[in-house]
Amino acid sequence: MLFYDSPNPAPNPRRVRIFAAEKGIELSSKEVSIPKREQKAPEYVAKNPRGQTPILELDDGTVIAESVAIMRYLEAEQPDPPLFGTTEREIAEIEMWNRRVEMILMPAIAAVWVHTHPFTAALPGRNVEWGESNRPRVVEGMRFFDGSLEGREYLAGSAFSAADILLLTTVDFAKFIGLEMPSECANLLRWHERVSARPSASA
Ligand SMILES: N[C@@H](CCC(=O)N[C@@H](CS)C(=O)NCC(=O)O)C(=O)O
Repeated sequence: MLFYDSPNPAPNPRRVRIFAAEKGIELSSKEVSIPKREQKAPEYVAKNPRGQTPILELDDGTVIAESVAIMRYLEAEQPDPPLFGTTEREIAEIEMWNRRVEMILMPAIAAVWVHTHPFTAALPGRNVEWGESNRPRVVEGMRFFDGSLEGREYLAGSAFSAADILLLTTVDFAKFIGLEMPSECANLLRWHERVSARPSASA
């Protein structure tokens, strides 16, 4: 199988790299350069019509897009250590936090990135006003996660999980585009230090 990857700061491929590192899985990978727009090349779009990275191409030619779907494939292939939970409660809680990262924080950060950042200035359909209006939503989102991390080691409880990977890659990408974690978000900052110290975080 072949993993189509893009280097940092792209957050979605990084999710999969961290996930694989946590499981000790070595993925054969091929780099897709976003600055060179290789994700929009016809041969890549034939594999993923969304024209985005990452994808995982299986040996039978099946293409799995969407970072969380790839993570789930790897979890099913190699269940240990479990990163999507094993009990009904863990599975549901990790899913809940994954969805909250993707629905609360990611869209606001993506709006600032796509509509205001100099690196995306050439994209069609930019709306700077809309991008700017999302900055407070990012802060609000980070405060929500800060409050949620009160008294807990990891986002979904006492064990490191896929939810931590989603939040880590999201706040690191936010930082890359100038959206720092607010200094008063002590729980979030402590959590960030903890998960960033894991060897997988360098992926
Ligand atoms: N929901 C998708 C998002 C994929 C995505 O937005 N990928 C970014 C890289 S982090 C990308 O390919 N951006 C270039 C583009 O959209 O043209 C996932 O989780 O994999």
